Amino acid sequence: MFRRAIILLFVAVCLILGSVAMAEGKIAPELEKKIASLRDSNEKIPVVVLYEGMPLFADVAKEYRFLGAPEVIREQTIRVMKENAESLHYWLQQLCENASMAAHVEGFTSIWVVNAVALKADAYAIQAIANQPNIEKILLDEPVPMLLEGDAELTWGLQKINAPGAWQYYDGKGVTVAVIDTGVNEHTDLKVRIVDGKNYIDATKPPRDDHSHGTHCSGTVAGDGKKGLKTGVAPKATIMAVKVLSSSGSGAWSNLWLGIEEIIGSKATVISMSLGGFPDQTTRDRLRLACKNAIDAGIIPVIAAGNSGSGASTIAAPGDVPEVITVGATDSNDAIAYFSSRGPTKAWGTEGTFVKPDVSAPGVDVESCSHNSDTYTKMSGTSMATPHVAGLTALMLQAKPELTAAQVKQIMEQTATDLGAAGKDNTFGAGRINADKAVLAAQSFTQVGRSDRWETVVKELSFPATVDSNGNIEITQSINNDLMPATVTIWVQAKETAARKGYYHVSFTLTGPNGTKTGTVRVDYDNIPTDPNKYDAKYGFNAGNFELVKGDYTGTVKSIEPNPKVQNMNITIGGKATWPARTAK
Ligand SMILES: [Ca+2]
Repeated sequence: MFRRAIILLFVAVCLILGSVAMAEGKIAPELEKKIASLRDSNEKIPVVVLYEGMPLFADVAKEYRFLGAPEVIREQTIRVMKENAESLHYWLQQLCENASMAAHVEGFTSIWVVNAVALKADAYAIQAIANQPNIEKILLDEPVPMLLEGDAELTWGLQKINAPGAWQYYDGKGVTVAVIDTGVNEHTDLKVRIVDGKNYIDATKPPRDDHSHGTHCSGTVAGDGKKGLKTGVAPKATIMAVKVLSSSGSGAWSNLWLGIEEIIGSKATVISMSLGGFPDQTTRDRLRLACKNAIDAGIIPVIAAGNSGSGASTIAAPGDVPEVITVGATDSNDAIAYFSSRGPTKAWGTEGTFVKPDVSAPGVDVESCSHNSDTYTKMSGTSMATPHVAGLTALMLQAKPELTAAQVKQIMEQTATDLGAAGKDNTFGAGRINADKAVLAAQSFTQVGRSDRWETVVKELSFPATVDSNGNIEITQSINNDLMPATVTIWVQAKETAARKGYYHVSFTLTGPNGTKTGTVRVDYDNIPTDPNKYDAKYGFNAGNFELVKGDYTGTVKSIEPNPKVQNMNITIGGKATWPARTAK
């Protein structure tokens, strides 16, 4: 017994020594400060645990392009990214569920979109988590403020951007805009067009608005004026309500990430995000990852620049993400709002800084839907400018559904009214948006669309083979399919001209992770098909379609009858395998 105790003690000392080294620098300074300031060391603090590695949606989606329809690829990609994250986060989950940790941790949410876990933990548990492998950083899960500013005046915004001009052609019908905010209330101008996302403040309740900000922003996206005042840029668009901000107007980064995740799996194609803050670089990187993953999943994030102007470099995150559409606020005279955050962004590593905002929109004294009655109220902020741009994005997507985030941004910038210094600048961006011009430009936009990014995958083949003195051929070859599973078309050709005589009538077997396939092929050089689907001068004969999954295969090819025209030769069988392209919609 005594001996066992000593061993245990020793082991424990080792673990502590080991853990100090491992945990070094993993706890963010703000979190260290917060821990040090606690009066009760058992108090649990909301934290996000960032894992090493920032998986990109686009990389995973590429593996599944054979699935064809974009929505099927998206579904599969979400599933795979979720599973990967959950298995990576599994050991931490086990640790948190351990009985000895019960008093120290609370909740466990794996967030695939940024490869992170959100939970509440006390000082002891935070230290224990920092000792886990593959963890990059543990951050304080700080509140994200909304970007609302003061109040007072009239509904001049829709006129200014000439929304009525755009309505001659488009009204946003069929497009869903997710509003990540304080929730959305059922104002008569919105009511039948609200779909409920989740409420991350109180999961037991629908995402209704207990503040006013979310309903006001939604009214600017899609209010149809039933109660007397037209407020929405896209008056027939659907609003997806995602509540991540509380009645006091703040929320946690982890909730924002979970909201983005939820939207990626939904019908929404636009995000209107009137919130932001000034987190550390690690969080900035993850915010960018979340935005990029959303964009690659076909979603266009429109984000407020922030209300920290008029100083330079005051763009809030995630409005400072280069790939998103960032919105500054103008008044009814097309002057910049004093509060509108100015560019450039803080540096993004070696990429340097970026000019922001991208465009401006009405954001001073904007009238829109009240949250607690069927009336209208005025608010100011880049928060109010953002839903004008999100609404315009909905109109543009109705005109041309395949537009990417980069293309929508390009069109908006090209059709904006340039203000301030000539060209795109760090105050107005490219200028104040023009809805009528933007939808017409979107409609006639003919550049390569999203669906054209998927090309047929071709792998060239080359196998050594021997033709014996009787004209029989035999090959055994290991093949690895390191690409995605698919129906793969294989073409074969004798590389040597001297071996292109007579016919090779062979049987084949292909054994791999999905069983054994057998068949016969006749490669007949005396009767070369003229049909290009059957014979290609470079790659030879179409040998048929093969169902391949990922993994190792062994293939054998054997003569059924000898080829008397080719004997006693070492040859090379070449050709190609083609994976199907994604069908363009
Ligand atoms: Ca300008």
